Amino acid sequence: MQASEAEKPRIVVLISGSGSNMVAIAEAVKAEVSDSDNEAEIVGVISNRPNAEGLNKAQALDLHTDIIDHTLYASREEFDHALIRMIEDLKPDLVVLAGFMRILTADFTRYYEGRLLNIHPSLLPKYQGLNTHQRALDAGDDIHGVTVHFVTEELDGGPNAIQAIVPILDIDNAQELQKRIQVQEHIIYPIAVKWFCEGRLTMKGNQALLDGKQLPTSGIQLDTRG
Ligand code: NHR
Ligand code: GAR
Repeated sequence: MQASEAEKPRIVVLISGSGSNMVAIAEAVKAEVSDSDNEAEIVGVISNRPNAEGLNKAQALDLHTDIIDHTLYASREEFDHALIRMIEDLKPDLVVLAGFMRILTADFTRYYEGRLLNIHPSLLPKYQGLNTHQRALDAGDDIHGVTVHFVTEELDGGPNAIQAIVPILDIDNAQELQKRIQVQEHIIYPIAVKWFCEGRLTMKGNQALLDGKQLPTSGIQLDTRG
């Protein structure tokens, strides 16, 4: 049975940069329309940077776009409240951070708790914050990766849904590592979004659940080592 128009899960994607994860999700969502009971819809792509390359990509995909320039707001609270208003106009079921680079206030994360996902380029809880590839290299790690997690007030601290493990090679540098990580991002983020839209992936009391069962702290792990 096809879900009716009215029941289609509505997704809003927040970006700041190139938008490649947004594109991966948009393509996956489009591919599902033909063959799934639980099709979803990206109802808007919002950037805090007026010149984000991802805005052009969203327009090329015929997606609705909005810009909210954080530099025009006096405080994080004011920016976040305006951002909530802009998102609410789109009546989302899910809000996806895809390379969104502004730390969000507790007002925002509480408002969207349980329906706010982020992708972070490390094996969380390792390497929260910025510059993760270089930090993994500097530490001499032999694995690195990327995590899709529910967003809570604690930066990069919400429960993990899925993570992909990527080997660090002897000859690696941050740029090469990032490229290999991004290949995995474009696989695992659409999966997490699909599970959410199907009602399979949920958050309850700071735990991520899949089909009602508590996930391990790491989330579902995809190990890409040979
Ligand atoms: N907000 C909360 N409350 N919790 C999270 O888990 C969040 C979040 C906001 C963004 C994405 C993120 C990441 O995956 C994210 C997760 C930006 C910064 C940052 O320091 C940190 C983490 C993340 C994104 N931003 C600077 C700031 O002052 C600005 C940096 C810039 O503009 O380049 O907001 O790691
Ligand atoms: C992604 O690699 C994502 O993991 C990272 O930014 C990139 C955005 O790429 N996120 C962070 O670093 C969060 N601090 P995209 O705009 O092409 O999707």
